[in-house]
Amino acid sequence: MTVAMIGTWRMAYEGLSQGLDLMQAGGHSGDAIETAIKAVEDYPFFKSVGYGGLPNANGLVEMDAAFMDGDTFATGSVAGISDIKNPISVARKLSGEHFNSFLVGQGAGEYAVLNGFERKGMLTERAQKIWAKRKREIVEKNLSPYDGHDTVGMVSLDQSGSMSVGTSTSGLFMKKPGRTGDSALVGDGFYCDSEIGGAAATGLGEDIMKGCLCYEIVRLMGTGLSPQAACDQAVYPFVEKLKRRYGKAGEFSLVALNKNGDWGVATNVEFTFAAGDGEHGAKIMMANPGENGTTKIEPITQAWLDAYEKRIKAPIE
Ligand code: SD4
Repeated sequence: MTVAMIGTWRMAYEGLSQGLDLMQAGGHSGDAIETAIKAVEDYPFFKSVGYGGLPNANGLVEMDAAFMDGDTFATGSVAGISDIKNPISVARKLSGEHFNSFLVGQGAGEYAVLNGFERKGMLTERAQKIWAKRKREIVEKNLSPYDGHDTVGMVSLDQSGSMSVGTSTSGLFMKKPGRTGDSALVGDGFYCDSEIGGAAATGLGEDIMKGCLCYEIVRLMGTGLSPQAACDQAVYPFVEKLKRRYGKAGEFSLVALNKNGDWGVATNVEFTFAAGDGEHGAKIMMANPGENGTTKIEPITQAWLDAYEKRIKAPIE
């Protein structure tokens, strides 16, 4: 059986490639998720996940993460955890607990320390500068504090047919202390059933949660839809419904992978993602909302990649 993996945003790419290699060598889908997401958490220039992630309104980096095993439905989550190097690993460890498998704040931190997870100050000088600049701009340019987000969410399929999903994020930019979104919530920010497939979300958690979108995508795949059709059908009618009944819809993007290694994506905003299989390796692609409730997917351009690289490393004035 071929191995396969999909992840949100361009930032997923390097870790996802490591995850694919690991599964090509016979490794488990859960190890692929943990390895891949740790790589994203550890890279200081991704400003929305792990080390280098942006802090909350009070200047503290509070992170959310989750892990789900698609064979057993074992699920673990942390929300509002601080000063721990790899929240995804804590979430995965928690997925081994039947009780107390979703921990928040101080309790999550205490569990992590008790179980030997590495402590680390997660606020980088760069993230602190971006935060301070953004605070000024909110006042001076009347910007919304909540613009800008990015969760890494990945789904994997290994040689034995086991599937797993994981997420990790520092959450919504300038979030209030204690705020959490969809990323740690099963069914909202992630879901996985190895007999069907898995899904992961990124975007405005407050609105993703209104549609339980990851569960819905997996449910639709379970009725026989392809991952792409399931993503389209779960996401675009829901965006319209939100606009009609709630008056607005935040930005969000979903990725899905089924048990055959086919993938799909839906988004209401420009969205990059990485996907690949054992045979072809990983690729970065660009998705946009298309015509009539469909998704337009194109290869990424070198110009886009170069501009991205420059942007994430540009000096902060
Ligand atoms: C949240 N979904 O906390 C996360 C944030 C995020 O892409 O994805 N951003 O609501």
